[in-house]
Amino acid sequence: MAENKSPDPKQRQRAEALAPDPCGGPLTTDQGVIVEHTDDSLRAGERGPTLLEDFHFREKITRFDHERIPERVVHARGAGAYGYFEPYASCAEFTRAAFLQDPAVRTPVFVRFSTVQGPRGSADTVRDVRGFATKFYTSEGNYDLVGNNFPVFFIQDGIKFPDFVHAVKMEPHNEIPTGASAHDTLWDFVSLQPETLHTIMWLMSDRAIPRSYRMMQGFGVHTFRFVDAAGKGTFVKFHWKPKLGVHSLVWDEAQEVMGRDPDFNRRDLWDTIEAGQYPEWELGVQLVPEADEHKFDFDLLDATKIIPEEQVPVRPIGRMVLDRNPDNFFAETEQIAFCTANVVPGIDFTNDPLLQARNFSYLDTQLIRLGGPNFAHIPVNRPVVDVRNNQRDGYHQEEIHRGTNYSPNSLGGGCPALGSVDEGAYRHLAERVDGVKIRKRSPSFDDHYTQAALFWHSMAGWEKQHIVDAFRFELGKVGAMPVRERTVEQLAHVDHELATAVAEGIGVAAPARQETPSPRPSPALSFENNQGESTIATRQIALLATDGVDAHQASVLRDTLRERGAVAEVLAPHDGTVRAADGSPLTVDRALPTVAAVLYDAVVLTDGSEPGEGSDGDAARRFVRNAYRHGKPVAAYGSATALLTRLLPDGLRLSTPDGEVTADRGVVSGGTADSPFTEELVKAVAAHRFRDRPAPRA
Ligand code: HDD
Repeated sequence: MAENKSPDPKQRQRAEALAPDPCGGPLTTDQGVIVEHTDDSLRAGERGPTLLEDFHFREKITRFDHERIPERVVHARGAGAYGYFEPYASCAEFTRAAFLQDPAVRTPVFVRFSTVQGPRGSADTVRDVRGFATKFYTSEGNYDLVGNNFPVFFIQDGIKFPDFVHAVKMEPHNEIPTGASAHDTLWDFVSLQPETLHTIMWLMSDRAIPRSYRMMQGFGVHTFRFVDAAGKGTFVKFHWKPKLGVHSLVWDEAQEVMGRDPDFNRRDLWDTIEAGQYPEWELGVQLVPEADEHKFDFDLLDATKIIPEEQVPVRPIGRMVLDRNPDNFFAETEQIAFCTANVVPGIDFTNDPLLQARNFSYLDTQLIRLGGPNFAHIPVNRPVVDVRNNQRDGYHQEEIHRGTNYSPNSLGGGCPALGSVDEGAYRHLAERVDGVKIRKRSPSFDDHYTQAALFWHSMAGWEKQHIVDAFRFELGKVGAMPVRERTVEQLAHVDHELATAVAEGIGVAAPARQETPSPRPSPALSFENNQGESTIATRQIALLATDGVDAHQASVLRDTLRERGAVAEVLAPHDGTVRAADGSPLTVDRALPTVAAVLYDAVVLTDGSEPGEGSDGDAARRFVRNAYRHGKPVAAYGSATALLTRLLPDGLRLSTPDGEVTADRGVVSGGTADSPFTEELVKAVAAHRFRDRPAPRA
């Protein structure tokens, strides 16, 4: 098997765990006994009762009955992939972590992306935080960076986590809503717990509806520590930056996608990896010397705060590529077990009370979720280095230990012996800690408004509008008026304009003007400054065609876009082929009724195509209007330009004498699908969205 020879140690190890080739022999029971018949149970006579001695029947049903395990209490729905990480240069100056030393060494990884609120079967494009958890299979053991696509969290102390999660999850009496935060209990909690506000601003922004997992930033959230070979610590915040930039859906679109393709983000990750278009992120770090711990106007230990990038720049240290889908969702993506306490020498914790709680919670939750303490034996969780210790037994023990099982021992030759730091042993940073036992937060955690305001003031106009719309949507679904009112009062401490705009939409009196913070904006927070590389690779482009299409031009355009890495598909009222005016056939990739504009990034009306008056024509016209409404590039060439002109707002009339190309706010039209037209289309698709368009016609 190819994986056996892979240079990737995780893939080599994984190959050994693959089940035997199903075509390598006949069907067997779990005991290896060959089965000759699996469609009828053993019974007393053709019409008689099933016999208890039918061990094959009993085993088959029993195994089926036990197929499910508890889903994750949060982050239940996810998708994952394997890949590798490689540093750009040695980070020895800050950390002794082996996987951050040598650019020639690739460390295997598995990454799982997830939503938080919904159960395993919920839709992908809900308004929610996304998990971004990475397991590095390093030469010094597993390191887990269990982050999110927001750099901040809702609460400051892990002891509030059960309260927060109970509030955001489906309500206990009726288990509604699935995959949504727009309900009374969450907003009740938010309105009473102002430390949530900064993260709530992120949740109401388009960051909470990513276009793709491949287009999300990731953050370690907490301040961690790097520790160098001499034992010196440096505070560090981790950032993943996607090569494709940060891009999102719009809320109206996200809601439609939930119905059209609930697996939208999962499918996108899977399909692009299968197509060899491997997603890539850069790992960056913000480093703060220990001596500067108190130089900020917030506490580095407070997970509701960012360090603005303008204050401490993000320094790129390496890149991660995901290049292999798992073979089995359950075995790998479902059974992977992350834990913030899985660290390697050179990476250490801080006293962030949220992090401290997490270090307890993850191991604990795996015990119930994966049925006992031996879950590290599951192939996806196994480190690529040997594990030697005196931990023994328990459910699902997969290893046959030999020798003694205690330390110190003489009968086992004193093995396993202890390692030294020089040999790579983990040693905790010798941080001095003094204090009285006390249930109290430091006053340095008290300011809940400045960074919420920082986020707000860093947004472009359209981003602010989307935030206001999101608040209005969410609070508009809250039944309890006092909860709406209290939330608006909280927002009034962030920004008066924001609070007033929200109040107006939800039938609440405008709040009294409060003194609000006016921090210097952080441009790095805006989508506008996170566009990534200009490419159309992996973008989904729909070419709408009907009988009468100029097949030659359409297929040249499709092929050109594909050569540039886009997923260009011909959509027509039916599958099979459409017939060109000259009788030649054009292959249809998908029938229009099976798809929708929300599943594509751009749409092109092809020359010669003429969507009729009936339902097929309606579907095509709706397709174009929706793409336009959601800010996507829309294009037409040749005779189709007239149709596009009819569908667009008056302010965007197109005139395209042969040869000329017009392109305005993502609307591209030309006389033919020649290269100037294609180049304008490519530019528009690479720009993703056009937010400042005139409203479409009704
Ligand atoms: Fe958590 C899962 C991220 C706070 C307790 N968390 C989980 C996952 C991610 C995060 C990405 C899914 C991992 C996977 O794909 O298997 N969690 C975060 C971040 C947090 C955070 C970025 C704040 C900075 N979490 C947090 C707190 C607690 C937990 C404060 C408890 C005190 N999280 C859990 C958990 C989960 C989990 C209950 C559920 C399933 C699992 O761990 O394996 O232990």
